[in-house]
Amino acid sequence: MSLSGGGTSISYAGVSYGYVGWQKGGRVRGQSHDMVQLLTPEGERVDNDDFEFTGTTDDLVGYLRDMILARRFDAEATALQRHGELGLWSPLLGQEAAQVGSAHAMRPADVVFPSYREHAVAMVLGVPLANLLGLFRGVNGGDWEKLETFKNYQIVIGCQALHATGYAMGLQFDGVVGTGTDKDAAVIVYHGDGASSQGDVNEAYVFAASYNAPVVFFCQNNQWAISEPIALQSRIPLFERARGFGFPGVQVDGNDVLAVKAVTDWAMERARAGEGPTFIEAFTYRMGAHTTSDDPTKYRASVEGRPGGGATPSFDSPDTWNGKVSSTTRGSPPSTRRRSSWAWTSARRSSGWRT
Ligand SMILES: Cc1ncc(C[n+]2csc(CCOP(=O)(O)OP(=O)(O)O)c2C)c(N)n1
Ligand SMILES: [Mg+2]
Repeated sequence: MSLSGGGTSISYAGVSYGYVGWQKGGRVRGQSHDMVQLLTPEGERVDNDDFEFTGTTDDLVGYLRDMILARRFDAEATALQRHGELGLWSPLLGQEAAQVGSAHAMRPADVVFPSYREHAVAMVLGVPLANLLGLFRGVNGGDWEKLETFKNYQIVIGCQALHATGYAMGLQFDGVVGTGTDKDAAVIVYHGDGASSQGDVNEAYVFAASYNAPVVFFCQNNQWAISEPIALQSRIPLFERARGFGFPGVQVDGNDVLAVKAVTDWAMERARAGEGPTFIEAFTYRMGAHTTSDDPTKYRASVEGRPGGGATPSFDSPDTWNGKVSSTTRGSPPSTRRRSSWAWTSARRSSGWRT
């Protein structure tokens, strides 16, 4: 482990947990703005005009520990599924920093509404990991300890956004928002890039804005919704959609645990203070399969950065925002992979391929 004082290199056994380097200088290729970063690709601390990390060295060690533990647990759960002990597993590989950083922004009165991949958030908030395994083994229904803080996993994509928004509205009715005291509480809901296309999620955005609900929409943009690349989901960066709903959107490097912590702190504090919802797009990458039932080699060219195999996916930026599809799209040789998403979609349709 190296975790030096002035510059912070968050890495362990040659694996970087602080940064995955497809961004160049804090910028997703094809985007005209910088995402929020507090770490360079080399793991050195950098300043940001709007956000700063205010924690201690002990905090840094704790985040690194959490990310390592989460990755280890995830590998173990994946192996258990392969041994037939679990029916299914949804790996979090690659999303440790987004989850650990945001989870550490929670206070005891806050409430988390997860999707189905938030194992590191659960771990940080004290849900026994055996409870998570029990759900995927089919011996519990997600009725785990800490349920008052960390709600059940949801497989129905995006439905938890409505649950969370309704719960946040309830906090307002209970008078625990914007009092300026320790009893102030807020809600965070985790959903994916693909979920942002769901009607439920968009309804939640509208209700949250209309009622100024104390809810943070934490979107882990891991660039894939099973086999659908982000380029098919949105013509603009996801965070820019928030403005259309009437609340702030921020894009943060989801592989930068310090930036994620700082941005989530800010958004949760806004919510607790009664200043309304925020959308956070944590730009990251799903390094593994969607679930243990999925074979990503069927729809993207290669999968790198598995544990022990090096830290950084060498995928190109998906060129998402200028209308191109990732160079990692389905099965085509490198020289022909870059097509317009429309052309790609229609080619796929005509081949009769289904998700
Ligand atoms: C309502 C609904 N439609 C479809 C599915 C099938 N499904 C499961 S996961 C998934 C993709 C979700 O992608 P994303 O929101 O990006 O989350 P990620 O898996 O990448 O974390 C889909 C379509 C589902 N579970 N529920
Ligand atoms: Mg996704």
